[in-house]
Amino acid sequence: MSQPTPLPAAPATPATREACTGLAAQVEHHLLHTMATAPAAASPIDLLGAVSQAVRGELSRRWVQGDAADRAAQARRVVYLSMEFLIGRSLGNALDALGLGAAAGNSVAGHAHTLEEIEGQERDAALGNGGLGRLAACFLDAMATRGLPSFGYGIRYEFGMFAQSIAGGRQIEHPDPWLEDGTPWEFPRPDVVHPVRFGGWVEHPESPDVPPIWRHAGTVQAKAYDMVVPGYGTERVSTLRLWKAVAPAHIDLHAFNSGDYARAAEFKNAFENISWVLYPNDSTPAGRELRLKQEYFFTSASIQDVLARHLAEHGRLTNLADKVAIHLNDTHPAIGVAELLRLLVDEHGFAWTPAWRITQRVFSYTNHTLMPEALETWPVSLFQQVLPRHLEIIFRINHELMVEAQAARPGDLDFMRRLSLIDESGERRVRMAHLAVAGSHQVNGVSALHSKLLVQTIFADFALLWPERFGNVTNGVTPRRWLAQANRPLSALIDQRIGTGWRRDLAQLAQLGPLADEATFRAEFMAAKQANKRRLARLIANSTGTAVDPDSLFDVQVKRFHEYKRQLLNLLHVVTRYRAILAQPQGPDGQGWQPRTVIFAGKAASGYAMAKQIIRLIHDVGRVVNHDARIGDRLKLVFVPNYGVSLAEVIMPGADLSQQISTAGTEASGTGNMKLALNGALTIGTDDGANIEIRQAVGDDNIFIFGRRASEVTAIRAAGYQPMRLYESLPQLKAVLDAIASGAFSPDEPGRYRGLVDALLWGGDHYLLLADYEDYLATQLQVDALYRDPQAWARKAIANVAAMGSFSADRAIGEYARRIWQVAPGT
Ligand code: 26W
Repeated sequence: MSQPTPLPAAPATPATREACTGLAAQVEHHLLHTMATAPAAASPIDLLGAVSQAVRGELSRRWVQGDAADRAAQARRVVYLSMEFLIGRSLGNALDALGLGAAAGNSVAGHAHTLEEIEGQERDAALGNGGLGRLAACFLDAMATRGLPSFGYGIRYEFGMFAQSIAGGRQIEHPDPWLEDGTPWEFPRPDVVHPVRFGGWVEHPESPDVPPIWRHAGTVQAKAYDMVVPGYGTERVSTLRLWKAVAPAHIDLHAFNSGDYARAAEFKNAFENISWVLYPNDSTPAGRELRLKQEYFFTSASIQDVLARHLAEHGRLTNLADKVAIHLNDTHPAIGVAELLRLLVDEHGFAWTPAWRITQRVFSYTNHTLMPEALETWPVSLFQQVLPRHLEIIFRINHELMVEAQAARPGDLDFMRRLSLIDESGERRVRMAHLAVAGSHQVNGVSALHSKLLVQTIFADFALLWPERFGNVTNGVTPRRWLAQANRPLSALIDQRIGTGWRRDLAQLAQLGPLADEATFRAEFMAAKQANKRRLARLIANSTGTAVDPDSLFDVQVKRFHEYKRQLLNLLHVVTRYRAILAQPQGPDGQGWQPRTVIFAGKAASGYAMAKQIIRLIHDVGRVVNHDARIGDRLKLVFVPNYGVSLAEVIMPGADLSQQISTAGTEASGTGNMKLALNGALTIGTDDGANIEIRQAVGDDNIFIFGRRASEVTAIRAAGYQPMRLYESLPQLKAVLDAIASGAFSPDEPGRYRGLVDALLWGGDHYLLLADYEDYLATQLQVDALYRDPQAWARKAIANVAAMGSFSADRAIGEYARRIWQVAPGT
């Protein structure tokens, strides 16, 4: 990872005293004129609306100003295409960026409310599944803060990530109608509309000079809705443009004239369902026609928008690659490669070769997962039906790729087969990752290990062909949301000691390092942690009904539920500990047991049966452990429902221990690991993803790394891993698995978890839980021992915060800007 470059000092913003006093007046104005409420009787919802409107006004001004400046400068722009943006709430972030937090606090205090209460009324914009979507949101924040002329493009889903509740220990999914009551954060742009076409066939005119004609079967309109992304300490903003699918106007007209409203509504729905709902799946591709349509819909609209803006500014497309960098956030928008080619060749008169050269110069691509089952492929037959012209283009790209492969390794048919954009091993399928690699000038993974594994595994053949194309940009998170806003107690302490500049230059946190030696600082640091733990304990009590002790060690694993993330390994430790407390109440070494609260949160994809079983087992174990009087306060196990951005903002600051325990080689990077360490949690983790770089940054003494490394995992599997042997040789493990399998935690249905245990013992334990179990337990005992020495713990927690400078999204975006997009940040 290259060194972070400090950002230029924050320029003065118009958040002057004048603007601050102005805010209160504006809030009163909006209560009366926008919310239509008597200010004296304003409810928290009214206040949320009025404060948001006041902020919206200032954001509009900044947007207009920045847009005009970029047009005048004919700036080179970054376009970030992402199927997901997991934004969360906007008000607190905007107030901080505008420097209006204090003014807003005063203003709502005048109505006998606190700002925290008002901000808490806002719904999360949950237009994403997990890591990839949240990364996109952090990156937009960083692009705005670094002043990059930039656009995020995505889908304005009517329904975001499902809400999760728990009934009888089981996950229940509920729709998320986040737009139901409107949102103050979007700016509809009724004049920005692009047609997106589907289906039909392709005609090939006789003359080679006339491009093919796509006789499409249907058109849907993409309507733009903008969200303004404020930069911190700068007047620059970024734009998030989200597309809504709308049936073409003639459909409405037809319904009106024919009077057959039901049929017309059906027809209309067939178009508009494209932007209805986020696919809540981040483990296996849905493989559905609607998903492919969503991908093409937003990608096509976005690229048309880019071309329209470019033409308005430059009058020609030949210099497109000099002025635009388009980034593919995973393969979901990879169809953009074929779409840009189609637009250039079929609609703008380009010959193939120059069009292809432009395309490759414009696109870059980030891969976010190595898991083979998560890689997107589409049946050729479906492509033929939905995007016939694009399929032809893909075949042509593939033809040229095959020629290049032949030249590189004459006669090596396996090489060609492996590289091909078309998987011919069964039903022919289009490999979207291969399309993304072929169409991009740069491809990156999201941590050093992940990027290395990419070129050794799924992209090994491409790396032979084009070694210079592959690189790494380790992920980062925005310090504004994840420290400044989420953790006010710690932020205030840091401000007091090193000033406020870390918000824009996270490397400044290194100045906290020496303060670990200062007893007062340690005490203040741990007092901040304690305040955050009390807040988290209140949230746990309210959402689960379980009282937890804020003096216990808060042990946290929060993330999507996946077998590779090994929440089940965590749970095996909990059950082991439960049994050990009963067997040896005086503690493993006679010094008693360090009280612990184990906290889980996360959603399982609706069709992922095993992940759902694990959620249920957590609840079943929790019911037993939490009600066992013999255990008392020494162990509590809770599952906080409905994990999302806003919940994370309360959980991260309250954690002592961060569990990052994926099988080595499976977690591409992780970003929760960064957020937790930034908030002073110590990591217990495997040698995986960005854990490795966190370890390098904080030092081996300030992190608990355990388990098999990625190379060992491969070797163990290759040698024929036998989990049964471990079961037979480790009595504790055997007892724990037997207890679970025989219904000790599910007496009403003793066989409930038989299948889950069988998958470990007989199903091959693909993620090597059993292989890492012993080391994990031993490491957990080291955690206990350290926690019993509060001064030593505090030193290490402080060392973690101090070392997190390079895990800022600003550093990551700086690297993308320089190495991949070739745009100068801050210009
Ligand atoms: C089509 C099904 C599907 C949908 C989404 C497959 C895979 C995905 C995402 C790529 C999954 C994802 O969110 N990956 C996570 O990306 C984060 C940001 O880079 C990383 O920190 C996580 O390690 C990675 O799992």
